[in-house]
Amino acid sequence: MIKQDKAAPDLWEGIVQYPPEFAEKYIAKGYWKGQTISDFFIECAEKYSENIALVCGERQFRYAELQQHVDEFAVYLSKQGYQAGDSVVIQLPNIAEFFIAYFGALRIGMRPIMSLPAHRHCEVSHFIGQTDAKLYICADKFMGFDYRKLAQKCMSRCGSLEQVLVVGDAGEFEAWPELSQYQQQRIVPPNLSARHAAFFQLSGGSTGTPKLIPRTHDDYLYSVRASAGICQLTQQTKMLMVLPVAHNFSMSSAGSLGLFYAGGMLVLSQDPSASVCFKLIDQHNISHVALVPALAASWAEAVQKGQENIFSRLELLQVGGARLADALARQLIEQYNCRLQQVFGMAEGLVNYTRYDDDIEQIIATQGSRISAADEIKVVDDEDQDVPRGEVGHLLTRGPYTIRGYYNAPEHNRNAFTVDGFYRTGDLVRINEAGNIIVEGRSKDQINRGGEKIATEEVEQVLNQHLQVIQSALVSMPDPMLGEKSCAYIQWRKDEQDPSPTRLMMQLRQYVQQYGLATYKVPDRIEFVEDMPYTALGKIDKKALRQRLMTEHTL
Ligand code: AMP
Ligand code: DBH
Repeated sequence: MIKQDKAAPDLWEGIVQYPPEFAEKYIAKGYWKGQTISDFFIECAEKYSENIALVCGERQFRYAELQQHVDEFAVYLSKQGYQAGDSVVIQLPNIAEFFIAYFGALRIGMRPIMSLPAHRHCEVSHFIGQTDAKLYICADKFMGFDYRKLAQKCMSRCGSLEQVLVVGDAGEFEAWPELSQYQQQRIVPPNLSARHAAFFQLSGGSTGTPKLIPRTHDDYLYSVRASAGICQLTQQTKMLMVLPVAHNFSMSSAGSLGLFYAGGMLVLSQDPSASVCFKLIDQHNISHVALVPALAASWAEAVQKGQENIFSRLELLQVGGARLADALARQLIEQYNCRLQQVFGMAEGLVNYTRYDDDIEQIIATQGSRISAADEIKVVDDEDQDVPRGEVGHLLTRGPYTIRGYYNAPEHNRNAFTVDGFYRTGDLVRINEAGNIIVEGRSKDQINRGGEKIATEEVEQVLNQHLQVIQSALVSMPDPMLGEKSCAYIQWRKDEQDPSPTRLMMQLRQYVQQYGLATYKVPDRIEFVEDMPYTALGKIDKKALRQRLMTEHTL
């Protein structure tokens, strides 16, 4: 039984709700079905009970088995005293426990925060602080990093954190429970509305601190069901999960949830390299894979170098998260006979896909079209006025699965949303004659490093805390593999004891790393300057810095 001695958290606190007239419309249209994600998974598990849901290394789980573990884990959580509305940060690599933790937490109405393995204590402690999370679930080690050390830091800094649960060698913390001991027990499911926030996705963001994205059961499941339909997933689908499982793309476009909805099989890979994944594709007869462009490029290179052309075996290769170069798209389709789909989405909501029956040239050169006729899309100028069709402008959107506000961030929301509730995506797009979106650039101060988003301000704030940094500016630089990398321009307070610039650069990178920012946020390159260029308004002129990078260096 759930202990009732603590005051139940207010489930609407910090959430910007959909206005009633929109909610009514989305319900009337059948988009929002009033089902919780937990009930959704139970329904999938009952319908496809004997199908294999998950393959994780040597382990396999049928739908019924996975649901059984989810139930057992839910019993464990409720016995620990957690209740509906409590938050839990889940930071796991691509392993089965991710799904047991995620669905188990949802079963008792806990709200998971979808941290990525690359996050470090700055991000994780921020997520805990923002949501007063009581529980943090992590692996012992992954890719050489020890998450128990991160957990120690969070424990000492975050007052709300009560428990750390470790998959693997728990050290001083609690180990992932032996689930079979809870086999005969059941929880009393809380009475939840599908209109409540089910969990928090994360925004790449463009300001200092990463923002939390509250996704409701109703809105998320609509995007999942519709995506599974667009991607034509079936019980025969065998999907290889290469990108981090917790990412919005991996979960919902159509992702693991879309796959479970269809009754297919998910194979998890902890290593995205061609050498590992090609074997898995062969071994499990994989039909569907989703990649970021950087990975698609590295797999294409592996094929170029003589590995088997796995692209032609796939029923669908999805590429998204960052702009796919037309040339690579063409190569995949024309040279490797790949059935390609471009995916342009965001954890805040809106997702666009090229469709199976789109003209090849549309698939090569566009990022597709919206999921839903109810996705409202505007392309506007700096004054929020519509630009003529076909011209580039800022993309604004509102719809049945796009949030109306970040969690607990009223000030930020005033800029990130229009007064009538459109989300300012920060993307510069145009819409072509076929009605497809082409991402031409962005207006937000963000770097897209192979699909991993860096809010420049967040890194600058860390750099600026260094005693010898007068000011800093992080800008993007083109990179053949990742699309973009980051370069920090630093106005440096010189000291006689300064080592050589190369050493100094290493030390500063280490400084950012030790500060506890996610690995991908550590500047790839550092340039020391006497002064910064400024705009007419007196802001650091990042455009000029980017140009300087291009002219002074052959990148
Ligand atoms: P986030 O808001 O952190 O979930 O990141 C979403 C952002 O990733 C979008 O607003 C775009 O800037 C970028 N993005 C995602 N998919 C694509 C794509 N296919 N092409 C270009 N940019 C993309
Ligand atoms: O980049 C993203 O955030 C993204 C890309 C493709 C996304 O959230 C999605 C599809 O759902």
